Amino acid sequence: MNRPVIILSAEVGAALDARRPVVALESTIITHGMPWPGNLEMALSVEAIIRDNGATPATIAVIDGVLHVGLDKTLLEGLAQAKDVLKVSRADLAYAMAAGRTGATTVAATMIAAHFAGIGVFATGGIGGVHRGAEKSFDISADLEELARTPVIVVCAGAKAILDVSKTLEVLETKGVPVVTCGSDAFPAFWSRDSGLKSPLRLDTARDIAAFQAMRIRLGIDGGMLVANPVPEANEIPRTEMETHIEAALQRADAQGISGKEVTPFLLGEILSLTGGRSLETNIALVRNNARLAAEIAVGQPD
Ligand code: PSU
Ligand code: MN
Repeated sequence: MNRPVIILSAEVGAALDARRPVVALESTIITHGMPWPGNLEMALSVEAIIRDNGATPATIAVIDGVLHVGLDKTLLEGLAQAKDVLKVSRADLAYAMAAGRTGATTVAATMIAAHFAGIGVFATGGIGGVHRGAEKSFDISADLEELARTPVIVVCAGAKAILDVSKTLEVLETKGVPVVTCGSDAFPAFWSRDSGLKSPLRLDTARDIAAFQAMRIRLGIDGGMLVANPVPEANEIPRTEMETHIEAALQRADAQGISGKEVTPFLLGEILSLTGGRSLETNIALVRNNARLAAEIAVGQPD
């Protein structure tokens, strides 16, 4: 096997060499989280926002067995339309690479790749977490374990209410993962600004968030940090409205016996059709908002 293991795009390679700020982006959101062509539009606009805010975007995916950190427009477009893309997390990242497959990275796998490449900040939409009914299904995303072990700051819009948000926060606390909401006392719930739960920690600026992570590193405290950035008010869908759709989506997942890694993509797809596409607009708005904050954090990181 003489494929390279990792390819940095020219733009990302140059930024890392010059120690300029870089923000990692995941690809499962592109292949399994949003439909074509909105997914490509989202991916390109998010990259543009990161550049506009003084950092270099690095979208991460496995393409034909090679771990790419930074995708050019052709690769991004190909991935956004590709069929049969694996969803790869910690368990299957190396599997996809060894088998020469194409795989989109989840939050967990993107953190591994970002850290491997020397990138400390990552923007996404929502993280995986503890699913509702996890006491029976044991369905807890590998994203939580990754946050506990890999020193990358993950900027998200909170956890979707398709999850059990309260149990998700409990597991993060147990694993010693700081959860910081930017500019609010309430922990956000993705489409909604308030999950009804208090955020464990609050900071109000990107600089303060960067300083917090720098202090953890100085103390030798392992692992990542979860930064929650509430969706802008203008794009919010209230929690009560989302709850009806979530219940319907969960019932369908149950009736169809959906399990394992299919659960999250299935629920996201159901909610998209139940909201008549409105959830997608909110989803795109919040990822853009997270990209901006992540770029500011990367720019504010001390050397
Ligand atoms: N939650 C979202 N949107 C997403 C995902 C989660 O609101 O696109 C994706 C992310 O890539 C996340 C993955 O890492 O789903 C979690 O999947 P699982 O629950 O199977 O670990
Ligand atoms: Mn799962």
